[in-house]
Amino acid sequence: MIASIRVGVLALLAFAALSVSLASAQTASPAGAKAYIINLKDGAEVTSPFLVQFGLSGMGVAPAGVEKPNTGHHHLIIDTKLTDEQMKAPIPADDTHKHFGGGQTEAMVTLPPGKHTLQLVLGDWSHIPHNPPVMSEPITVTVK
Ligand SMILES: [Cu+2]
Repeated sequence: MIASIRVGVLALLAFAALSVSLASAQTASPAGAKAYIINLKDGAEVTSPFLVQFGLSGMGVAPAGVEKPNTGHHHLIIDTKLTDEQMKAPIPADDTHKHFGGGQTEAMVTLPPGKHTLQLVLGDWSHIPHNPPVMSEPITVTVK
C-alpha cells in the first residue's frame, strides 16, 4: 500500500520536473509566495549606510548553490529593474544587482544622497528568478 503510494508520488514528481524543465530553466515558485522589504516604506528618508531587511513568506531562504524546493536567496535591485529577458536568466552581479547568496536576510546598504529605488527579487540556487517571480514592489527612498 505504502509502496504503491510512493511510486505514484514519484511518478507525479518526475512528471512535474519534466514539465518544468521543458517549459524553461526557471524554478517554479509556490502560489502566494511573496518577497517584501520589512523595515522601509515607499518614500522613506534614510541616512547612508542604512539597513534593509528582507522579508519572505511562503518560501524559505537557502544559500546559492543549494537546490531545494520552494527556496531561494535574496537579490537587491538598486536604481534599475530586471527586463523580461533578465527575469529568465541568472541575475547579473554588479553595483545595482546585489546577491545575498549566503542566505542573508538583511544588509547594510551604502548609497549617495538623493532618491533611489530598491526592489527585492528572489533567485533560485542558480540565481535565476522563479516562475512566477517572487519579488517586492519597488520602493523609492531618499538618502539625506
Ligand atoms: Cu544570486
